[in-house]
Amino acid sequence: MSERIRILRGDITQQKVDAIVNAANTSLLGGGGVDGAIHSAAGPELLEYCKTLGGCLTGHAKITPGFRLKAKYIIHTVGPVWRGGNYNEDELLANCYKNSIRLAVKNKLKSIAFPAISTGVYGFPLERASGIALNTAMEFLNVDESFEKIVFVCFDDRAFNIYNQTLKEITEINKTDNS
Ligand code: AR6
Repeated sequence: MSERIRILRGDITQQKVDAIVNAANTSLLGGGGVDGAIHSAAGPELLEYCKTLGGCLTGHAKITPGFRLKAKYIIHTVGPVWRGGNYNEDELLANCYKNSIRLAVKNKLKSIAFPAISTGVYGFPLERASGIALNTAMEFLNVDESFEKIVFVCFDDRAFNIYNQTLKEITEINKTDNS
Protein backbone atom coordinates (compact mmCIF):
# COMPACT_ATOMS: atom_id res chain seq x y z
CA MET A 1 0.00 0.00 0.00
CA SER A 2 2.42 2.69 1.14
CA GLU A 3 4.66 1.99 -1.88
CA ARG A 4 1.85 3.33 -4.05
CA ILE A 5 1.66 6.48 -1.92
CA ARG A 6 4.67 8.79 -2.23
CA ILE A 7 5.39 11.96 -0.32
CA LEU A 8 7.92 14.23 -2.03
CA ARG A 9 9.33 17.65 -1.35
CA GLY A 10 9.36 19.68 -4.55
CA ASP A 11 7.58 21.52 -7.31
CA ILE A 12 4.51 19.84 -8.76
CA THR A 13 5.06 21.38 -12.20
CA GLN A 14 8.16 19.17 -12.59
CA GLN A 15 6.42 15.87 -11.87
CA LYS A 16 6.45 13.15 -14.50
CA VAL A 17 3.10 11.53 -13.86
CA ASP A 18 -0.02 10.97 -15.95
CA ALA A 19 -1.77 13.92 -14.29
CA ILE A 20 -0.89 16.66 -11.87
CA VAL A 21 -3.66 18.31 -9.88
CA ASN A 22 -4.12 22.06 -9.75
CA ALA A 23 -5.56 23.80 -6.67
CA ALA A 24 -7.59 26.26 -8.73
CA ASN A 25 -10.43 28.70 -8.06
CA THR A 26 -14.00 28.45 -9.40
CA SER A 27 -13.20 30.58 -12.47
CA LEU A 28 -10.45 28.16 -13.59
CA LEU A 29 -8.80 31.20 -15.14
CA GLY A 30 -5.57 31.11 -13.12
CA GLY A 31 -4.38 32.71 -9.92
CA GLY A 32 -1.38 32.71 -7.58
CA GLY A 33 0.32 29.88 -5.68
CA VAL A 34 0.40 26.47 -7.31
CA ASP A 35 -2.24 27.60 -9.85
CA GLY A 36 0.04 30.39 -11.09
CA ALA A 37 3.04 28.05 -11.22
CA ILE A 38 1.11 25.47 -13.26
CA HIS A 39 -0.19 28.07 -15.74
CA SER A 40 3.34 29.48 -16.19
CA ALA A 41 4.88 26.07 -16.76
CA ALA A 42 2.10 24.74 -19.01
CA GLY A 43 2.08 27.85 -21.20
CA PRO A 44 -0.65 30.22 -22.44
CA GLU A 45 -2.53 27.44 -24.27
CA LEU A 46 -3.74 26.29 -20.86
CA LEU A 47 -5.61 29.52 -20.17
CA GLU A 48 -7.17 29.45 -23.64
CA TYR A 49 -8.41 25.91 -23.01
CA CYS A 50 -9.66 26.75 -19.50
CA LYS A 51 -11.75 29.61 -20.92
CA THR A 52 -13.90 27.00 -22.67
CA LEU A 53 -14.67 25.01 -19.51
CA GLY A 54 -17.20 27.27 -17.79
CA GLY A 55 -15.50 27.23 -14.39
CA CYS A 56 -15.69 24.55 -11.71
CA LEU A 57 -17.63 24.18 -8.45
CA THR A 58 -15.90 23.74 -5.10
CA GLY A 59 -15.07 20.06 -4.56
CA HIS A 60 -15.49 19.22 -8.27
CA ALA A 61 -12.77 18.60 -10.89
CA LYS A 62 -12.14 19.16 -14.59
CA ILE A 63 -9.38 17.82 -16.86
CA THR A 64 -7.22 19.57 -19.48
CA PRO A 65 -4.15 18.57 -21.46
CA GLY A 66 -0.79 19.21 -19.78
CA PHE A 67 0.48 21.30 -22.72
CA ARG A 68 4.18 22.10 -22.02
CA LEU A 69 4.32 20.09 -18.79
CA LYS A 70 5.93 16.68 -18.40
CA ALA A 71 2.57 15.46 -17.12
CA LYS A 72 0.10 14.45 -19.85
CA TYR A 73 -2.90 16.00 -18.12
CA ILE A 74 -3.84 18.59 -15.53
CA ILE A 75 -6.82 17.93 -13.30
CA HIS A 76 -8.15 21.19 -11.92
CA THR A 77 -10.04 21.06 -8.66
CA VAL A 78 -11.33 23.79 -6.38
CA GLY A 79 -10.70 23.41 -2.66
CA PRO A 80 -12.86 24.98 0.02
CA VAL A 81 -11.89 28.24 1.70
CA TRP A 82 -11.29 27.47 5.41
CA ARG A 83 -13.96 29.21 7.50
CA GLY A 84 -13.30 27.61 10.90
CA GLY A 85 -14.38 24.04 10.17
CA ASN A 86 -18.17 24.20 10.46
CA TYR A 87 -18.94 24.90 6.83
CA ASN A 88 -18.48 21.43 5.38
CA GLU A 89 -14.84 22.15 4.63
CA ASP A 90 -13.66 18.58 5.43
CA GLU A 91 -16.17 16.95 3.11
CA LEU A 92 -15.54 19.46 0.32
CA LEU A 93 -11.79 18.87 0.55
CA ALA A 94 -12.27 15.09 0.49
CA ASN A 95 -14.46 15.58 -2.60
CA CYS A 96 -11.56 17.34 -4.35
CA TYR A 97 -9.39 14.26 -3.88
CA LYS A 98 -12.18 11.79 -4.72
CA ASN A 99 -13.36 13.61 -7.84
CA SER A 100 -9.79 14.16 -9.10
CA ILE A 101 -9.01 10.46 -8.71
CA ARG A 102 -12.34 9.53 -10.32
CA LEU A 103 -11.49 11.68 -13.34
CA ALA A 104 -8.04 10.08 -13.57
CA VAL A 105 -9.58 6.59 -13.55
CA LYS A 106 -12.21 7.61 -16.12
CA ASN A 107 -9.37 8.72 -18.44
CA LYS A 108 -7.46 5.47 -17.85
CA LEU A 109 -4.61 7.24 -16.05
CA LYS A 110 -2.42 5.34 -13.60
CA SER A 111 -0.51 7.99 -11.69
CA ILE A 112 -1.45 11.34 -10.20
CA ALA A 113 0.33 14.03 -8.16
CA PHE A 114 -1.47 16.32 -5.72
CA PRO A 115 -0.42 19.57 -4.07
CA ALA A 116 -1.73 20.31 -0.57
CA ILE A 117 -5.07 21.65 -1.82
CA SER A 118 -6.57 24.60 0.13
CA THR A 119 -3.62 24.89 2.55
CA GLY A 120 -2.16 28.07 1.04
CA VAL A 121 -4.28 31.14 0.29
CA TYR A 122 -7.45 29.23 1.28
CA GLY A 123 -6.12 28.71 4.84
CA PHE A 124 -7.06 25.07 5.53
CA PRO A 125 -4.94 23.78 8.48
CA LEU A 126 -2.20 21.57 7.06
CA GLU A 127 -2.34 18.76 9.65
CA ARG A 128 -6.05 18.31 9.13
CA ALA A 129 -5.81 18.64 5.34
CA SER A 130 -3.01 16.05 5.15
CA GLY A 131 -5.18 13.54 7.04
CA ILE A 132 -8.04 14.02 4.60
CA ALA A 133 -5.70 13.76 1.60
CA LEU A 134 -3.92 10.61 2.78
CA ASN A 135 -7.04 8.83 4.08
CA THR A 136 -8.91 9.45 0.84
CA ALA A 137 -5.96 8.17 -1.21
CA MET A 138 -5.61 5.04 0.93
CA GLU A 139 -9.32 4.26 0.81
CA PHE A 140 -9.18 4.43 -2.98
CA LEU A 141 -6.00 2.32 -3.32
CA ASN A 142 -7.51 -0.30 -1.02
CA VAL A 143 -10.24 -1.00 -3.55
CA ASP A 144 -8.33 -0.29 -6.79
CA GLU A 145 -5.39 -2.60 -7.26
CA SER A 146 -4.35 -1.39 -10.70
CA PHE A 147 -3.76 2.30 -10.01
CA GLU A 148 0.02 2.73 -9.85
CA LYS A 149 0.76 5.70 -7.64
CA ILE A 150 -0.53 8.75 -5.85
CA VAL A 151 2.14 11.35 -5.18
CA PHE A 152 1.80 14.15 -2.62
CA VAL A 153 4.10 17.01 -3.56
CA CYS A 154 5.01 19.19 -0.58
CA PHE A 155 6.36 22.61 -1.40
CA ASP A 156 8.30 23.15 1.83
CA ASP A 157 9.86 21.20 4.70
CA ARG A 158 7.00 21.91 7.07
CA ALA A 159 4.44 20.35 4.71
CA PHE A 160 6.78 17.44 3.97
CA ASN A 161 7.24 16.70 7.68
CA ILE A 162 3.53 16.98 8.45
CA TYR A 163 2.55 14.65 5.60
CA ASN A 164 5.11 12.06 6.71
CA GLN A 165 3.95 12.27 10.33
CA THR A 166 0.30 11.95 9.32
CA LEU A 167 1.04 8.94 7.10
CA LYS A 168 2.87 7.31 10.02
CA GLU A 169 -0.10 7.91 12.34
CA ILE A 170 -2.63 6.55 9.84
CA THR A 171 -0.48 3.45 9.22
CA GLU A 172 -0.24 2.82 13.00
CA ILE A 173 -4.01 3.15 13.40
CA ASN A 174 -4.63 0.73 10.51
CA LYS A 175 -2.19 -1.79 12.04
CA THR A 176 -4.02 -1.64 15.38
CA ASP A 177 -7.39 -2.00 13.64
CA ASN A 178 -6.23 -5.10 11.77
CA SER A 179 -4.59 -6.87 14.71
N1 AR6 B 1 4.33 22.84 -6.23
C1 AR6 B 1 3.73 22.23 -5.19
N2 AR6 B 1 3.06 22.89 -4.24
C2 AR6 B 1 2.98 24.23 -4.34
C3 AR6 B 1 3.58 24.96 -5.41
C4 AR6 B 1 4.28 24.20 -6.39
N3 AR6 B 1 4.87 24.77 -7.44
N4 AR6 B 1 3.33 26.28 -5.21
C5 AR6 B 1 2.63 26.39 -4.08
N5 AR6 B 1 2.42 25.17 -3.53
P1 AR6 B 1 -2.29 27.63 -2.91
P2 AR6 B 1 -5.11 27.08 -2.20
C6 AR6 B 1 1.68 24.77 -2.32
O1 AR6 B 1 -2.37 28.95 -2.24
O2 AR6 B 1 -4.83 27.28 -0.76
C7 AR6 B 1 -4.72 30.42 -6.14
O3 AR6 B 1 -4.61 31.79 -6.38
C8 AR6 B 1 1.52 25.79 -1.22
O4 AR6 B 1 2.69 25.84 -0.41
O5 AR6 B 1 -1.62 27.55 -4.23
O6 AR6 B 1 -5.92 25.89 -2.63
C9 AR6 B 1 -5.96 29.81 -6.82
O7 AR6 B 1 -6.25 30.44 -8.05
C10 AR6 B 1 0.32 25.23 -0.47
O8 AR6 B 1 0.74 24.23 0.46
O9 AR6 B 1 -3.79 27.01 -3.13
C11 AR6 B 1 -7.03 30.04 -5.80
O10 AR6 B 1 -7.57 31.34 -5.90
C12 AR6 B 1 -0.49 24.53 -1.57
O11 AR6 B 1 0.36 24.47 -2.70
C13 AR6 B 1 -6.31 29.89 -4.49
O12 AR6 B 1 -4.95 30.21 -4.75
C14 AR6 B 1 -1.78 25.23 -1.93
O13 AR6 B 1 -1.61 26.63 -1.89
C15 AR6 B 1 -6.37 28.45 -3.99
O14 AR6 B 1 -5.80 28.40 -2.72
